[in-house]
Amino acid sequence: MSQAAADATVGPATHCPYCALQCGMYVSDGEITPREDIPANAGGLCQKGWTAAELLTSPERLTTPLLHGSPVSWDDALDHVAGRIEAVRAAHGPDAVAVFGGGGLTNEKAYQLGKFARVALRTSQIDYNGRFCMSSAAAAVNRSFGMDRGLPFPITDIARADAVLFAGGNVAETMPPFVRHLTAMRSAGGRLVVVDPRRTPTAKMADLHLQVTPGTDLALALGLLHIAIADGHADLGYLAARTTGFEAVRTSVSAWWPERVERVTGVPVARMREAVRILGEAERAMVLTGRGAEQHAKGTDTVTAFVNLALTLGLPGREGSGYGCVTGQGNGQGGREHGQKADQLPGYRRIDDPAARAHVAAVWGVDPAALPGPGRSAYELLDALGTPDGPRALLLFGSNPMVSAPRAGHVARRLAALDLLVVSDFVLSETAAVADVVLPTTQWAEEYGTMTNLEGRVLLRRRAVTPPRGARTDLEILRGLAERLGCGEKFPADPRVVFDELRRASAGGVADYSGITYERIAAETGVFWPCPETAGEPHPGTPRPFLDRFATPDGRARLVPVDHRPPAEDVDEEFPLYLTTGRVLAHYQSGAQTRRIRPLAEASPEVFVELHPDLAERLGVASGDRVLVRSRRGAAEAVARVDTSIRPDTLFMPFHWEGVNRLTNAALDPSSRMPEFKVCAAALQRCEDGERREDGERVA
Ligand SMILES: Nc1nc2c(c(=O)[nH]1)N[C@H]1C(S)=C(S)[C@@H](COP(=O)(O)OP(=O)(O)OC[C@H]3O[C@@H](n4cnc5c(=O)[nH]c(N)nc54)[C@H](O)[C@@H]3O)O[C@H]1N2
Ligand SMILES: Nc1nc2c(c(=O)[nH]1)N[C@H]1C(S)=C(S)[C@@H](COP(=O)(O)OP(=O)(O)OC[C@H]3O[C@@H](n4cnc5c(=O)[nH]c(N)nc54)[C@H](O)[C@@H]3O)O[C@H]1N2
Ligand code: SF4
Ligand SMILES: [Mo]
Repeated sequence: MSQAAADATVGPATHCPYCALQCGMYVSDGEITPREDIPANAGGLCQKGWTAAELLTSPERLTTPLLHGSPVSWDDALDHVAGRIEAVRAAHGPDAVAVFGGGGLTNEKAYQLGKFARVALRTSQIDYNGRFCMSSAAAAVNRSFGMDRGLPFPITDIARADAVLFAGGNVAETMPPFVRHLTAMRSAGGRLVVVDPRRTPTAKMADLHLQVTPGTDLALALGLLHIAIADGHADLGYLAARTTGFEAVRTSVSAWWPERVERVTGVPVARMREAVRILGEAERAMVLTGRGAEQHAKGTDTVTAFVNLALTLGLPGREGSGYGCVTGQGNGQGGREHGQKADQLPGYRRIDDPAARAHVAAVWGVDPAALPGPGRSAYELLDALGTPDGPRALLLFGSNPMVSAPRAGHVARRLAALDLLVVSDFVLSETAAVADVVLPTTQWAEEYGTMTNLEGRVLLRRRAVTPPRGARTDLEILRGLAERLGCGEKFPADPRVVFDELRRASAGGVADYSGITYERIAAETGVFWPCPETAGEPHPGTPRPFLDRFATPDGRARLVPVDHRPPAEDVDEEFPLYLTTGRVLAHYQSGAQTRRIRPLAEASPEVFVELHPDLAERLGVASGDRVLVRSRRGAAEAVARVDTSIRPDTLFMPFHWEGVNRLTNAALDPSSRMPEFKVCAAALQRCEDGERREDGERVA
């Protein structure tokens, strides 16, 4: 290997294992220090990043394959899995074997997993946890802009804006170094508007907080647009030159007059007017959404309504302005581009498009007719497991659905009904604990590969430490299985070889990576896609894809009329409270990683439910009390945390511990198939069997 090639794959300069900010960090001698050269974090890290190395050497680390809970050799484990796959397939056909991936996997892994499903298993049944994440925003911007790049601008553009409206994101806890971009914007005189049912740390930094009722952002966005048009903020020149559909949208919001919107959302008219004034008077403005606005059975339409607002104000495709979805998982952006989604092939191609199938089949060396069609979406896949028509075997890479899937009690029963559950993980997650076979894999700093951050910037994770004996990379695992299924030669385990194939497979697609190389990423601290390969001068990459035209056939953005409707499950006498869910600073996702890191477990030791003092008084509950939260689907215990920052009609629970998702509603968005994580009806009562202690620990 040449020195440049080695530098691109091995060395201390890498990226955080967790969220989509993909903060640059050095890992050296077990110590983590932030990198200054990566603009997203520029020297900052959050507590999770600082402590990430602890799991590399944790005693909870898996290094031996497990078969029904007992250690076995790699050969025995892989032989068993391949044998069971063959048997299930022989008895029930290829769709009886399913694959579930994750938005934390590198681009190389996500690509190889999609190819493994379609080529080695010949199954249509593959989807991933990104469905639970930003899929509603993806569906909305695909419809409006013809392309789904979370932020279609560098994150540093935020500092140059005069106003930002952020609906349903709490970056002060979910991406702390993101805050520096908002702070820089505000220090330069910019204003921040935050939409959240809770006065979060992010809402506290805002100039204006719109404390919506959960599940009503769509009405709010329609109301803001109504006011914006009435107050003369519509940018008619921009609308005429760069968009289609404004007239229909103008008509569709005419009935959403401010007082009606106040009744639905609980946001006072004066505050809505103030928000519109802040946005409308700004020279450069941005509308951003997070999971709070997106994780609803109407998430796609909600994001569409915010996009309509941004388009009416003339923001998208103008430097320093725009609409953006703040993507969540480490490779949440890249994970949705390379084919682990049920309806997708690499390069963000559609699996039902004949030209896309022909292109990708040629790269894979298979007959296009042999590629399966679209499969089930994530929740529908989990819901079908072990049913007469559903998959009987599941291979799972990079997700912990026992904790993170909606209606998790039901999902647990579906997983138990499988003939074969195989989990690749580096810790015994709640899902690995119920698997037939657990395959111990390497962690972020022990392997290399590319990640695409929330800006669409392709970054390089380098191998900074030597993996422990016994662990194999996911690519090695896939190769081992493919060899046993008779197609090992199609599944190289070297990430660089896989990336070169990914480049060819993506060439000409929406997410074109063909001009990106490891060396370029290393030299330029990331390259923005699309970046096609060129014969002459290298393509510079595309930090702001919509400056000249949108990615629609006519180059114009589409305004799409949408209408509000209530949550799939509204409150009633039996379940009188809205339950919403989300995150805390110290834990990541299902908590499989962060609950095993001592300083993080100590900072946030257990699940809590946040409720308003007025509600607490009515229910006879005090901070620290052990309470039971119930919904139509199940019950979960938690410690009460009484706080004025939440609406009196709403409960908030973080989902980092098992149990919370036994409550949530699996109602799905009709186009994105996103579950309604952010609102369901619930009831709360004190646990009579638990005595309260000052620190909230249970005594009984
Ligand atoms: N600490 C930490 N950071 C993370 C993660 C983590 O697990 N922990 N996960 C990463 C991932 S994958 C993701 S997707 C991102 C998510 O990042 P965020 O979107 O910032 O996270 P959430 O806490 O899920 O939701 C944000 C806010 O939505 C609010 N909310 C709830 N219901 C509604 C509603 O109906 N309307 C509105 N407007 N707001 C509502 C909640 O009160 C919450 O404050 O974070 C990433 N970063
Ligand atoms: N109630 C509620 N539920 C939610 C949400 C919510 O806001 N509310 N948010 C949803 C969202 S946005 C998301 S993204 C999901 C996330 O939820 P999950 O899909 O469960 O994600 P993680 O907890 O990150 O699970 C990743 C698992 O894979 C392992 N892992 C990490 N990296 C790798 C790797 O490279 N290879 C392999 N083989 N394994 C790896 C980890 O150890 C962990 O066990 O949760 C969703 N669930
Ligand atoms: S903000 Fe995200 S990427 Fe940055 S250190 Fe924290 S978890 Fe890691
Ligand atoms: Mo996410």
